[in-house]
Amino acid sequence: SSHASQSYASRIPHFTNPAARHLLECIERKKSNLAVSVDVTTKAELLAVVEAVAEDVCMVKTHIDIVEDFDLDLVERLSALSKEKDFVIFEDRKFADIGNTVSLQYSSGVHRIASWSHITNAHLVPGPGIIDGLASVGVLLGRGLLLLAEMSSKGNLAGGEYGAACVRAAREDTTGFTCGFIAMDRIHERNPSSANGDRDFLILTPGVGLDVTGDGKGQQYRTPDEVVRVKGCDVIIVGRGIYGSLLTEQGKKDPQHALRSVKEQAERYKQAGWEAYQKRIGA
Ligand code: S5P
Repeated sequence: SSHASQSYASRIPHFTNPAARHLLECIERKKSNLAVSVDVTTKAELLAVVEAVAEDVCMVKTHIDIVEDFDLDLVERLSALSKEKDFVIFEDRKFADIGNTVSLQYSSGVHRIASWSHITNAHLVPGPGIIDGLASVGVLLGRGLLLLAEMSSKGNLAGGEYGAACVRAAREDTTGFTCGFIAMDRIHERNPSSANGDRDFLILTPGVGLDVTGDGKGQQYRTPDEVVRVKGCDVIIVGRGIYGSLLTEQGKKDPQHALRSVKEQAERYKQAGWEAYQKRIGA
């Protein structure tokens, strides 16, 4: 039976993973299934966008390697905001190497991702050893992993049997470290199995926009209603649809004005995502 018809709150007990539980609790407390993807290249801009959207989101997603002036003070401030404003941090690292290498990339280097990011993600291209490598670092810290079972971009190669293999690998991860997928629908429910077939997973979905259908570079957008109500996804990930005003000529000239628009867009997507969820569960 589908977990999609159940409330976020009622699904919390089905998860053993602490980061997944934390996310579901945040969603329920804030009545927000909105994750904002903050793909900006300076520390000041990143923190300004996070502050503008913090109240309206359950999650902030980062690409920490695009920040030109990265330092550990940035992640300390991000972590403080995550506690104060009640959101989960997701570093969208898309690990894609052998287990030993990813365990080092996750724990070490300049970014020390495992030390501050509640949730991260990985491609399954290298095989299930990638999960073991990341789990060897993340489990003790209470972190969670999402597998990229599907992608939003045109012509991506993650279709068909690849997604089914991601679902199998997640079900076979008995540590519970793998707690969900990046996917375009409830992919695990389309791929039933006898072993751990009923286990609930989170579906986080990028490629969400209310105003445009693409970005001219392969991205494809669907609306929150399509993603959450029709397809049953749990969290909408929105980037440029929310912070886009900062990228325009006008936005660069008047960042304060642009940040007000960022906040307005976050409110708009939060509302759209929550309405779609309420319709889905028949509330
Ligand atoms: O399939 C994917 C997976 C991810 S995580 N498609 C995506 O777009 N993403 C990420 O979501 C992408 O890296 C970017 O950070 C965000 C989408 O940003 P937007 O500006 O197009 O909303």
